[in-house]
Amino acid sequence: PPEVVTIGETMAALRATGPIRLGAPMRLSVAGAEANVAIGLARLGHRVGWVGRVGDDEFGALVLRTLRAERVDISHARTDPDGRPTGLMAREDRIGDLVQVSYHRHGSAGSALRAEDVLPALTPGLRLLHLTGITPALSATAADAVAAAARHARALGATVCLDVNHRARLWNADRARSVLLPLARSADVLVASADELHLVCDDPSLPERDAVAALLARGRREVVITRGGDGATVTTAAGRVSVPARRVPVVDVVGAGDAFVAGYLSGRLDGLGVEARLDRAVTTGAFAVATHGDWEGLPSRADLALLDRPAGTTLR
Ligand code: KDG
Repeated sequence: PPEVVTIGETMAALRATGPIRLGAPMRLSVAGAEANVAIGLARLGHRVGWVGRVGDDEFGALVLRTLRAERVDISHARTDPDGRPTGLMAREDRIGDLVQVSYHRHGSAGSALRAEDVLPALTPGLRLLHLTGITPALSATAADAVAAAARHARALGATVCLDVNHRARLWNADRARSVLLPLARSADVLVASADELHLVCDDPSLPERDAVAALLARGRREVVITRGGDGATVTTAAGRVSVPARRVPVVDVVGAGDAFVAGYLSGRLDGLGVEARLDRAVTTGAFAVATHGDWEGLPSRADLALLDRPAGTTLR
């Protein structure tokens, strides 16, 4: 069975190279923060499972085929029994690197996720459960499923990681806070950008350092603050470690956070110290931003060393 399980909605993803309303050409792939992390971990050689629902349709078949091809365990993925469709996400590249996303996931198969779908996937031997703040935004049953999974994983002795991943198009900050605050209490590893901290901190007005200290005082073991192109900071009981991002030509920043998390969790599973985990995390994040797609460019273990080669290297 997998050593890591992640739960969420994986959608069909349409990427348009211009305005959709003008009929811009589109490329079809799949996307979903948790699936991106699962693929990132699988490419690094970890045994990882994804749990969620897809529709009984061609997009659902694409999602499952993609995950299977990436060696993500889908034995607990479900096809929605009530005819709900696979969710869809469309992104348009507008001016420069500005990206606009629209969701077509209301009433989707993924949003009908329930606790009964996920609990059987969490079995003894599980080391890590990875959750994001996107799944509980999808529906009340999905929020219950995530909360139940966190409790169950803890009871099994697994580490629970929560990436806040606030999606303002899915819910407003007040609703997000009312669900994410209790969920964050059951996470050992909390990942957030600095501007998401107020969603998971009892006192939303605290400045970053105090908010992180309060989260650690209340039982979080690691708080990871991501800063995009400025790198990341991890705070544990032992102190605070920051790393800069790796400098690469930026072609697509969507999925970079998930790639970062995959690298960080991979290092954690390998028993690396905080600095080495962060080093792997900024490396996987750099692969994501330097390549098109949410997950397509993520590295294998052998690829990790490629970024240390001098610029312009041709490997032959
Ligand atoms: O983190 C990248 C995600 O934003 C993308 O894959 C889609 O999960 C997604 C979402 O809900 O935005």
